[in-house]
Amino acid sequence: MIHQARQLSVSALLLLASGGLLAESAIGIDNPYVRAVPPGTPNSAAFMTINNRGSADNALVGAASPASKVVELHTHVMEDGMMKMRQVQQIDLPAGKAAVLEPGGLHIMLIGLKGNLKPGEQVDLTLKFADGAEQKLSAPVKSPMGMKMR
Ligand SMILES: [Cu+2]
Repeated sequence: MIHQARQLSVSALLLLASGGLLAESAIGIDNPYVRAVPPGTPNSAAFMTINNRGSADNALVGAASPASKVVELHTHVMEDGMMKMRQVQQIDLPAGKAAVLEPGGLHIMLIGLKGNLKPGEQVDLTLKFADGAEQKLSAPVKSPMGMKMR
């Protein structure tokens, strides 16, 4: 179920993008942050609330960041009584709804960090959406106070 056809429309969307036909995104990002991690930690994650203020369904289909070698979309699932991370191909953004990316749930996984992530630093992220739009943002690094360390 996770491996849905996702590449089908990519070339068509790229054509649209190169033609400058893309409309302004109706996507809003609230409270983005990246979890601070101790030096030497290989991975971290980004969290935020993504609002789809438009009238059409959309989805987050990918993300990129210069902070890590690989960026994946993840969720947590309960398996054998334990919470485990799973890669997902997209995070649905129904029209008029918000998707909450938070610890213990959906997140943008930063795999293979290229440097330390200290509180106060900023991490650049590029979010890619099913409608072909991309949104760049800068998320502050925050320490996991009040969050469970895993
Ligand atoms: Cu993850």
